[in-house]
Amino acid sequence: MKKIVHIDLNCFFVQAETLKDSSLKNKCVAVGYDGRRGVISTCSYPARKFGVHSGMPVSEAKRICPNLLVIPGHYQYYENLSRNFFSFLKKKFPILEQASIDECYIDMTDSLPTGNEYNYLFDLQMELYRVTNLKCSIGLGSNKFLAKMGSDYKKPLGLTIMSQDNIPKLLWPLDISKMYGVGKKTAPRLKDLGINTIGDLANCSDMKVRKTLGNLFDYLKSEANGYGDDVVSIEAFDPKSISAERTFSEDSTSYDELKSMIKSCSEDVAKELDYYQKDAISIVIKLRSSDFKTRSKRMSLEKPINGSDQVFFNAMMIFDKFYKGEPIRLIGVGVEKVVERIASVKENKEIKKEDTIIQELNQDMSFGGKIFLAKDLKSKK
Ligand code: TTP
Ligand code: MG
Ligand code: MG
Repeated sequence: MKKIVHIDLNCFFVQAETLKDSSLKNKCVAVGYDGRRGVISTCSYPARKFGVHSGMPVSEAKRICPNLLVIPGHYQYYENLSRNFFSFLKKKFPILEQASIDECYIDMTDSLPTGNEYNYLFDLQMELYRVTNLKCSIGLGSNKFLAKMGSDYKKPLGLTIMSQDNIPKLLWPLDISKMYGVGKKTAPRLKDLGINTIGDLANCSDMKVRKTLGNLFDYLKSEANGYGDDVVSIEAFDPKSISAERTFSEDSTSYDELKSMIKSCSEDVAKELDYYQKDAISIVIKLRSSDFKTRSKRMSLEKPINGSDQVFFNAMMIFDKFYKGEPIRLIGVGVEKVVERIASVKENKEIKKEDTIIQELNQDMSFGGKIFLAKDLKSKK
């Protein structure tokens, strides 16, 4: 039997907004367009207690929850958080299928220690929170359906094992509308036929129910009994650009401080390039000044690059030309026109070796990034 894990971020868009503004904590908050015909993308758990939910018109949500704070969404920001979260997970667990912006399935058959699954996943949940600042719920089961139902069982920071033994106790009492795969329109039709819980469906042989569900009947009934698809497909996520940015707690004009942030961003970017086995042929520096004006400058490279030293070196070339000494609030480094890495295995080994030596040398100096490969310097001229 496989060990499939489903991980889903808790009230993701609201959690993301709360990271930026901690005054939203524990309040009735929703993300959505607060205008005519605006709908709720998601809402905090306190708001859910009033009946607010995703897809609800904002006007109705405000009527049933008068204190509701409706804030506009920042999708680029959510995508960045999501990307960080899943690339961290992917490095630990390569058999990962991202199912949406905030959830994934992982095949942990070979990594979850038998008998110690709960503690292992609990530690992972804490580690994810420590590293990414994001809270998630986790479910474990022998297939995707059970894993998904497990992560939905308790929120926030839930951890539920939907083992075969647990099915009658945990899964069957749930309202049929909670069953993944039963839509908003189907649930009331099933209830009209006396199918109120998942357990009712699991034990149903009523011809009327079979007729109502059509082809889905056998499939959903077997899922309700704990059987289902257990294949996690590793999607080929193909980034077109990769970037990293840092915000200063106080605006900075210190060259050394800015340089050190560029170095740290370059390291993040290079790690992702390595992870996806890509090279970059264009590099960009982004600067946001204290008046919130954002400028970026890009440079095409003569040959594809990778590795933190090369990213840092080129980023500094642009920065030195571009920066005029203004106070900086946010700084970012990105690579664009990302292409498949073409270096042969042999070349790759050489690059790694050289990179390691440079890193060691730079670590001995007060501030890194002062030494570069001569061939790289030549190619920039
Ligand atoms: P979900 O994981 O379905 O919901 P959630 O993370 O907000 O809450 P939960 O803790 O119950 O998992 O969706 C992830 C994000 O996708 C959600 O934060 C906002 C967005 N979304 C929409 O924009 N519209 C929708 O109808 C839904 C369901 C989600
Ligand atoms: Mg979620
Ligand atoms: Mg989700």
